[in-house]
Amino acid sequence: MPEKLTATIKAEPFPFPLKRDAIALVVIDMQRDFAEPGGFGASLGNDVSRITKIVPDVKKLIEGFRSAGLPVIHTMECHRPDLSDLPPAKRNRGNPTLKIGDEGPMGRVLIVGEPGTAILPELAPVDDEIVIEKPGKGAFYATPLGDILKSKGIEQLVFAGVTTEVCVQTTMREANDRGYECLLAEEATESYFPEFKAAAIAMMKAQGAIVGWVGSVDDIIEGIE
Ligand code: C5J
Repeated sequence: MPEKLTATIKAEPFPFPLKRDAIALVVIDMQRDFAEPGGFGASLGNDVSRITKIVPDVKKLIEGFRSAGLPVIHTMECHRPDLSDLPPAKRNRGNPTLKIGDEGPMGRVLIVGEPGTAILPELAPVDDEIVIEKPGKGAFYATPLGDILKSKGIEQLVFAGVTTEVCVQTTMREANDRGYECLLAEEATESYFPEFKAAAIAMMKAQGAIVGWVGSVDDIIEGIE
């Protein structure tokens, strides 16, 4: 097997060993339903302004990958209109004012094709960028993500998006267990709860990067350029 290691990216708990030809960005669930008033996140009682604040950093990271000619993959948490991929245990959880599938101000909550389910326009996929529609919190569960990464020869994943301790952390753990080296972009991820973001980051990079590395947007962009 040819050795793909080309450089390192400044990161914690130690430099990330970059394989420049085998890395992709995964942007998790930067959807209107999690970021805008009237959406699912807000209906659960969350302060969604925390999510919109990271949009410029996420955009910067996406543009860094695009100009480096590296793959950008987007995910969307969403369900089929007939709710056949939505377990009752998920639909009934949390006592939101709007349940998944209900009609809300931005269409049916977290249903494929509805306006609120869309990725924020500033971060919208371009050209042939891959969009993974996922019914779970992790992006590997019940999706073609694993096969797509294999077909592209991807071995390393940089993560951005929301929320740090739910869909981002779940996907990073799924990826880590599948053998991917994972690097989280710190300013390009957010939680509705600052203490949960801090705790998630601390547990990912603990014990010698047991789940993965954490780095800054600027250092990641500098590394891949
Ligand atoms: C949640 C997500 N928090 N994308 N989804 O329900 O983290």
